[in-house]
Amino acid sequence: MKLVVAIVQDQDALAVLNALARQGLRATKLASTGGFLREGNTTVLVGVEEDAVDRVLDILRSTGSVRREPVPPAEGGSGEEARPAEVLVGGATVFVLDVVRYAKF
Ligand code: 2BA
Repeated sequence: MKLVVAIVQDQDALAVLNALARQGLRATKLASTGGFLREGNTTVLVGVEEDAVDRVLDILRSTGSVRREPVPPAEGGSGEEARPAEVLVGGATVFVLDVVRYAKF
């Protein structure tokens, strides 16, 4: 079994969850915050058998939008010179992890 951890933009989260549900895939949505922009994003956890991982990746690939986002000033001001004025955010940042054990009681 695999655990797909996907970080998506809040505005894409509903479409991702709907597409997963349509394919009978179970998911958990977590509210998260990006470490760089310090803005809200959504982390989606999807536990699936190995043969379904590509279906999950296809959904994430097709539902994520990319947008340009201004970078706010750094708290404390340090490293300000190195920060870009804006960055591209989205569609999905994805990690696929091996699940050592899965149980549901
Ligand atoms: P944030 O950390 O808020 O990053 C937002 C966007 O800022 C990133 O978009 C990237 O374009 C840019 N960025 C991030 N760190 C940067 C840096 N040190 N220097 C210059 N630009 C930087 P995405 O790559 O699409 O990432 C979207 C969100 O996915 C991230 O929000 C973070 O929450 C998560 N993420 C991305 N890569 C990750 C990783 N390796 N580990 C954990 N979370 C990650």
